[in-house]
Amino acid sequence: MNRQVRVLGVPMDLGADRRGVDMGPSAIRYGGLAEQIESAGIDCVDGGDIHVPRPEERDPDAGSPTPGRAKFFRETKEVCEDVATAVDATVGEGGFPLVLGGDHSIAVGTLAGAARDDEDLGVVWFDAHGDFNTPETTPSGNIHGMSLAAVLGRGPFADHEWAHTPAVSEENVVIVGLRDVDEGERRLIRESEATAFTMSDIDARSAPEVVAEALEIATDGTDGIHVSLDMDWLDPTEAPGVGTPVRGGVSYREAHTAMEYVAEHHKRLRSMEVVEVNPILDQHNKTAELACELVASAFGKRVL
Ligand code: 4U7
Ligand code: MN
Ligand code: MN
Ligand code: MN
Repeated sequence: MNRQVRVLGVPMDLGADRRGVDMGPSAIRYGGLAEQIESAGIDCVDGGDIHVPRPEERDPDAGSPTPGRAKFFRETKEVCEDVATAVDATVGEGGFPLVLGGDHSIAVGTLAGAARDDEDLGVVWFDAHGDFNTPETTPSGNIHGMSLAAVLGRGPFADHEWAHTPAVSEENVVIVGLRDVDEGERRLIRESEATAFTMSDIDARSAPEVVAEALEIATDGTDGIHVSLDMDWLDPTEAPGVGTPVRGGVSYREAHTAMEYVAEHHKRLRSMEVVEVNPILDQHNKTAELACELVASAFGKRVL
């Protein structure tokens, strides 16, 4: 990676039930993000935070086309439009956007911005969840569980000009680490052209092998890749401070190795986001600190 990194915080929790991920950007900065990025030999500036309204001041159903089934839709859309503008501007200036969540609904904005110039992007989505629900299948009404579907032009935001949906082509999208999928969501993932590697795939084939294949799929015929790192991808023993922890995730070492593989594709790496850090549930900020370490690994930090 040879571009200047621009950090963009999105203190967003409107897409998730549990309050706390809105404090993710602060916790990640406090966890040593700038130092870690600089230790990878990369210049970094902080672009501050995008404004996010507080859930208490809004009615989740007021601006939703599907009340109860896409909560805070209007607010999420407004925040994501701002994220898209900031990401697009950063790319336009030759910088590298690193977006800090916040809940995963912000990916709709990151990808709309990253894909706005005519580039074709592949996506590697590291997550315990598929984030492939739509307002029809969602058990929660939370948009963070619909964000990848939305990026692909399904469900919310489907006909929104600004979102450029589908922002990326499905065959270059890969989910890695899946272990918690809802009933209707399962069918949507299976019927899609996206690739999904479950934790069982990782058990059977090893994390490095699966991640290498994921990167191959995401880079195949594309101009660049976006990496979306949901910290619940890791096992909760390593990353307890996340919005929706699920047992049986990848280990500390597997996560680092995966990010080192990402770094090998540095010429193709266009943007990255780290989401779902919840400092309220964390132990001494260890999840946020780990997020910083993983970013450094993805940017090429090496032991020797
Ligand atoms: B995350 C869930 F029902 N699938 O849709 C949903 F289990 O960004 C969880 O991956 C979504 O953390 C998790 O609400 C979203 C639920
Ligand atoms: Mn997610
Ligand atoms: Mn542009
Ligand atoms: Mn998740």
